[in-house]
Amino acid sequence: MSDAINDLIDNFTKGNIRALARLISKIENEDDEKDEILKRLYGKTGNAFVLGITGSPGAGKSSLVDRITAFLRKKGDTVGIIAVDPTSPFTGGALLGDRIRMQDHALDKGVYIRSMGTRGSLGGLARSTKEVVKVLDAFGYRWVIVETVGVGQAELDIMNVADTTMVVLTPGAGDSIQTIKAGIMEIADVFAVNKCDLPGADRVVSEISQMLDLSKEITEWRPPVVKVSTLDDRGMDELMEVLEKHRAYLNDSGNMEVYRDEMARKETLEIVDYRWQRIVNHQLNYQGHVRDILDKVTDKKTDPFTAADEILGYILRNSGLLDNSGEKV
Ligand SMILES: Nc1nc2c(ncn2[C@@H]2O[C@H](COP(=O)(O)OP(=O)(O)OP(=O)(O)O)[C@@H](O)[C@H]2O)c(=O)[nH]1
Ligand SMILES: [Mg+2]
Repeated sequence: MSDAINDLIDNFTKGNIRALARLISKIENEDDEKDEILKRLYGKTGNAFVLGITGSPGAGKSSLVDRITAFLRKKGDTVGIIAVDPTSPFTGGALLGDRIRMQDHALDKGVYIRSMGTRGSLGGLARSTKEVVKVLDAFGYRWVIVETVGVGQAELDIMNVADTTMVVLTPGAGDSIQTIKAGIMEIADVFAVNKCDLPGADRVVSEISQMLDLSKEITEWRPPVVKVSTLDDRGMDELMEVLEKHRAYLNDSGNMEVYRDEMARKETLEIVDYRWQRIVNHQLNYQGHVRDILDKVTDKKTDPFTAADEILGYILRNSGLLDNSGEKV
């Protein structure tokens, strides 16, 4: 590891916010030393409670993050916030809108806000979001809140990092639960019906309850539905109570441990997957042989399955995992 990274990690460990910001940038930019950084930080992770917030565009997610943060700060808890916008190539500081909405916390040292957009694939964004959650966790934030628009599968995958997932609905037109993206209802641990200052909130609450009654999956935790308004903090005390209850449920039932073990296994396999892809891409870029095999497919000299066998065999032989006869060494 380079001296520069060593210094950064030292400063990070001392609680230096600029070191935190620079390490996050290195993760986002897929720096060569990214894996080394994450290795060094891993031992410090596992203490933060991760809250995921998702819902339609404009449902009031950022406003809720702001209010929840205010409530947590009153208790003295520190909060790291990641606002994920899969539609934006913009990364770095906070998005302008979020900056305005979360202005109250801008000077608060106990709060750190970071926006992430996508410059590559959505899958890449999901991965780097998980990694940044780890960094904020390692820095020592008690809570890490991840906000993302729930419009597609990749965005829902981002919510996999959360211990508690909150889905935000509103009484607004077109936001009735039938029109909500399939999959989003299933991932909710808590429903917040925001903008309850507007008419129609009760109808949304009863639609969600009906859906929960019909839900085939019977678990010990029935997602509570809380009406809130970020305009006057109506329902906020109840929402905070429900979040604490879900955390207590996860701990007491042992589900937290089961869930985090599952995450750790999944994460490891994802790294294997990702590294494997890098190996194949490297072969594609620098080694003629893999390209030659691909040419055989396009020339119709072989089929893609046989070609894939050949490519795998070639890479494994090159790595020394197989000898030339294809036997394991
Ligand atoms: N009436 C009413 N408006 C609200 C409430 N909460 C938020 N809003 C308004 O709804 C709009 C969207 O709020 P945001 O917090 O930016 O919503 P968001 O879900 O983060 O939006 P995106 O990140 O763009 O998807 C803003 O104009 C808010 O002022 C509420 O409780 N009642
Ligand atoms: Mg927002």
